Amino acid sequence: MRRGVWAALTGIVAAATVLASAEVVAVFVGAESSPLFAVGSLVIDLAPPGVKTLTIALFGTGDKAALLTILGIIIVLGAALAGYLEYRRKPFGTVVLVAFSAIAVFAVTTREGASGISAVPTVVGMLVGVVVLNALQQRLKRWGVREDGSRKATATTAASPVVRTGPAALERRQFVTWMVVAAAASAIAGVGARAMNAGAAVVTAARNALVLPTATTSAAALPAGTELGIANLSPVVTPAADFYRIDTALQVPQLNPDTWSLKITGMVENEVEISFAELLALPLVENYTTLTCVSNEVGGDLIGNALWLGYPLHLLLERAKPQAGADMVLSRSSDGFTAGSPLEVLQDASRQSLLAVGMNGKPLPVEHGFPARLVVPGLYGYVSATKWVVEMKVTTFAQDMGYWTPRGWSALGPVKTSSRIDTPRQNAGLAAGTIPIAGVAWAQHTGIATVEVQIDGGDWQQATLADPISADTWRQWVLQWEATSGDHTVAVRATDTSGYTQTSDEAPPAPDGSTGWHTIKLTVQ
Ligand SMILES: Nc1nc2c(c(=O)[nH]1)N[C@H]1C(S)=C(S)[C@@H](COP(=O)(O)O)O[C@H]1N2
Ligand SMILES: [Mo]
Repeated sequence: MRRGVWAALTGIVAAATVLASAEVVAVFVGAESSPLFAVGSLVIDLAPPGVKTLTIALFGTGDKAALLTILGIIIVLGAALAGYLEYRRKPFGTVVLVAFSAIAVFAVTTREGASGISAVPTVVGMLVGVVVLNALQQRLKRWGVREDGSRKATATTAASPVVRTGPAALERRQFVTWMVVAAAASAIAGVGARAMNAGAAVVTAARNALVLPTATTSAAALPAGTELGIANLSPVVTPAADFYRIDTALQVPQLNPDTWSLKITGMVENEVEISFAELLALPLVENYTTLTCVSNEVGGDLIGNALWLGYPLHLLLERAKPQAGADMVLSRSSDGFTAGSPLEVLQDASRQSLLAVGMNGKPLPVEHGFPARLVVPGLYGYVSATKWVVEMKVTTFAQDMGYWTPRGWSALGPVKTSSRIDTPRQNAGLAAGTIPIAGVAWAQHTGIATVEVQIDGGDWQQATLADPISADTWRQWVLQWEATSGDHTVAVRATDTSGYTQTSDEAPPAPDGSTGWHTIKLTVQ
C-alpha cells in the first residue's frame, strides 16, 4: 500500500481514538456529553427540511439513520484528509482534527441543559487524538525513511530472510502494530462505552416520557407561612437540581423502568415482587420529608427537603408479612449498596416511609434513584434512603449489616436534631443596622420546638420560626439583629418537641452524626 494511503489511515485511527476516549469520559460526565450523540442530534436538528425530505426520498423512512450515515462518511473522509495532510503538510492534519473537535464542542455545549463540563469528553478525546496522530505519523515517517534508504537492497533480495528482518521491515511492523493496537483499543473501549451511554440515553428517554399518576392522598398545599422570604435563606422545598447527592456509584445506575422490579425477600411469609407498572397502579401518597446525610458537618449542606410521591412501606411490608424475630430490613440497590433499617420503623404507619417514585412532582432524577428509592423520615440516608432499590430483605441486625456499618459507621442512624445559619454568610461584609440572621432547623419525625440565637456569648434569644410543614421537615427561622460595628460571633441551637436541646459538645460525623452549635464570625463595618 502507498504511504499516502497509510497516512490517511492514521487519520482515521486517530479519529477513532478521539471518539472512543470521548465516549469513555462521557460514561462518567453524562451520556448527553458524548460528541457522537450531540453532533448527531445537532445534525438532525439543523438539517434543512429539503435535506430531510431528500434523505427520506433516498433512504425511505430511516431518515435519521441516513443522516447519521452521511455524518459518519463525513467524519471518515475528514479524518483521512487530516492524516494525509499531516503527512504532507504538518501540522495541517492536526488543525483539521482540532477544527472537527471544535464543531463537536459547539454541539455538546449548546444542547439544552448542557454546561461547561459537557465539553470535557470531547476535549479529552481531542487531546488523545492529537497525541495518537502524531505518534502514528512519527512511526510512519521512520518507516518511510528506512524504506527510501534501503529500497535498492530490498528490491533485489525481497525473498531473503535478511531483508525481512531489516530496518524497513522492522519499522513497518512497528508502525502497523501501533495502528492495530490503537484501532483495536478504540473499537473495544469505544463500542463498550457507547453501549453504556446509549443505555443511559434510553433510561433518560424513558424517564422523560413517564407521566406519574396523581397521588391518591396528596400533600396539603404548603401553608403560606412556611417560607419567611429572606434573601439567601434555603428555600423550604429544595429544587431537585440543587438537592445534595451522596452515593457510592462511580457511574449512576441506569435502570429501565420496564424491566425494574422490587423483591421483598428473607424472613417473610410471602415473597413479594412488584414491577414498576404495578407500583404506579397502587394508591400513591405524597409527603414532604427532609433527607439528611450522616456525613453532614455542623453547618454543612448535605440536607434537602423535597415532596416525595410513593407507596407507603408499611403497606408493602404488610403484603410480605415479616416473620417473628426479624428486626431489620436490608434494602439493596442495583449496584450493591445496602442500608439496614429497623423493621419497626418501616412498619410504623404513623411514619410516612415511602417506596418513592416522584420528587417535587417529577419522576425521580436518575442520580436520585430512578425509577424507585426509599425515603424514611427521621433516619440518616445511609441507613434508609436506598436509591435504585431492587430488593428489601427482611432480616436481623444480628445477621446482616448495611454497607457503611463495617466501614466505621453506626448500625443505627436516627437523625440528630440540628440547626444551621444560612445568612449572613461567614465573613460577609455587613453594614451596621438591622440584619436578619436566618437559617433552617430540623428534627425529623420529632419536630422543632424552638430555635435560639446567641450573639457574642450573650443570652440566647428566641428566633421566629416559620410555620412547619410537618414534624418530618426542616423549618426556617429568623432573628432580626441590631448589628453594631465590630467583630461578632453568632451561634444557633435548636430544641425539639421531645425537649432535647442541641448539645455544644462537638462531635465529627463518624460514627453516627455530627453535633455542636453552628457558629459563625461576622465583621460589621
Ligand atoms: N444506591 C445507593 N443509595 C444510597 C446511597 C448509595 O451510596 N447508594 N447513599 C445513601 C446516602 S449515604 C444518602 S445521604 C442518601 C442521599 O440521597 P440523595 O443523593 O438523593 O440526596 O442516599 C442514600 N442512598
Ligand atoms: Mo449519607
